[in-house]
Parts: sequence; structure tokens; C-alpha cells
Amino acid sequence: MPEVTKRGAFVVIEGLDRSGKSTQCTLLLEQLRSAGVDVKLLKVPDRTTTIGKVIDSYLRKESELDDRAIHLLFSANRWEVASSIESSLRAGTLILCDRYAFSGLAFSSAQGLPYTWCRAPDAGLPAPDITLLLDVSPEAQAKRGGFGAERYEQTELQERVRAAFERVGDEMGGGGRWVVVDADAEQEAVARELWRHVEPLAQGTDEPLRRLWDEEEERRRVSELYL
Ligand code: Z5A
Ligand code: MG
Repeated sequence: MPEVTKRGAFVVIEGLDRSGKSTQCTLLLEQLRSAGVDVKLLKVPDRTTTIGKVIDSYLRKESELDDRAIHLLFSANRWEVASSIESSLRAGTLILCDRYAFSGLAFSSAQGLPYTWCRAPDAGLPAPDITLLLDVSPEAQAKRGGFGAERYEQTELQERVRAAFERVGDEMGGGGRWVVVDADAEQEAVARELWRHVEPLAQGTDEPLRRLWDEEEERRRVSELYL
């Protein structure tokens, strides 16, 4: 009998600005490493690639771009790492990702782009085994220091992004693949809650690697054909 080996799990941390994603990713990385887990931390946008540099300049308001053009660049920035995510997972490495396609969907749809249009370029990307959404209230967000000078760092837009994340969560449904975590809590409490969800995946998973939004698209296509 061939030996059955598990693939690494794909864990995504999502949330609004200043919800503590990067802080929690660093804590999770340390905790996973001390548990002997082979883990790689990614962050999107990755501002170091050629596409990432264009995104960085746009976010820092050094250049202007059409809303659809920047959305597609954010997506392309994820496709740049898609095959390496997949090969790392197959090699047994746990991938921890600071933001992912859900940020693209939430931020662009909150700015008025059609929801299904926003989702389309990311369909087919490796799907996370679990997405932990750090839900921060506007009050707690405001206490975490003033917004920086970057684009999107405005209260009214953040409120629309929060509503858009709720829609994404509803669409992702139950089944434990989308988990909302109270990010108003103290850092240590948030870290404990994240660990409770990540620990069961730390040693890998037998689940096949899914593709983002493909199954749903397929169901819709079939129902359109036959109904
Ligand atoms: N964007 C997009 O439009 N489309 C896309 O497809 C993608 C992104 C992927 C830049 O993202 C922008 O790109 C972002 C979305 C958009 N715009 N906004 N808004 P980014 O990921 O590069 O942004 P960032 O610079 O890393 O900021 P951030 O991710 O929003 O922050 P964070 O990582 O969530 O928070 P933090 O750096 O961990 O913590 C913030 C502060 O709060 C810090 O002082 C901590 O010490 C403090 N903190 C953290 N946790 C706590 C708790 N629990 N209590 C109290 N204080 C805390
Ligand atoms: Mg961050």
C-alpha cells in the first residue's frame, strides 16, 4: 500500500484595516513553528513584485488607476503566487496568508464595482481550508491610532467594506471554512481563539484542495442550462 501523506493546510487571515491581521499572523507563525510545523507566511498585496510595485504606488496615492484596472492588478498579484501556494501545500507546508481574494472582493465591491464582476478574476485560485475574519468594531478601530495616508483609510469606506465582508461570509456559508473572530478583544485572547481553529489543521489535511468559487459557478451554469 502506498503511504498516504497529508497536504499542508491553507489558512487565511482576513479583516478590515487595523483589525490586527499582521500582528496575529506573526503570533500564529511563531506558535506553529514552536509546534514543529513547516509553515510559510505570505502577504497580499505582495508589494515587492513588478505588479506589487504598481499596487504600492497606487495605495500610497503616487499614481492613479481606473478602479477596474487596480482590482485586476490585485488579483494578478495573487495569481503570481498561486502555483507556489499549491506546490507548497502539496509538499506538506502550511500556508498562512495575510489577506487574500476576499479583501479584493470586499474593497472593490464596497467602492461600487459589481460584486460578481469583482469575484470573477479570482475564481480558480487555491481555496483556503479556513478563513478567519478578524471583525473589529468601528469604535475599537478608531482607538488603534489614526489612519495613515494610504488610499481606502477612511471611516465611511471601512464601514462599507465591513458590510461587504459580511456578504462574503454569508456566501461562503457554514462548514467551518469561514470563521468570524471578535478582534476587539485583547491580542492574547484573539491569538488563543485563532489557535483553537488552526491547531486541528496544523499537521495537515486529507481534504482535496479546492478552487475558489468554481463549484458555485459550475452549479449556477448547470442550473441555467437545465431550469
Ligand atoms: N486591498 C484591496 O483593495 N484589494 C485587495 O485585493 C487586497 C488589499 C489584497 C493595503 O493592505 C490595502 O489594500 C488595504 C486593503 C487593500 N486597505 N485598507 N484599508 P495591507 O494589507 O497592505 O494593509 P496594512 O498596511 O498591512 O494594514 P492592515 O492590514 O489593515 O493592518 P492589520 O494588519 O490588520 O493590523 P496590525 O498592523 O496588526 O495592527 C494595527 C495596530 O493595532 C497596531 O498598532 C497593533 O499593535 C494594534 N493592535 C493589533 N491587535 C490589537 C488588539 N487586539 N488590541 C489592540 N490593539 C491591537
Ligand atoms: Mg497588515
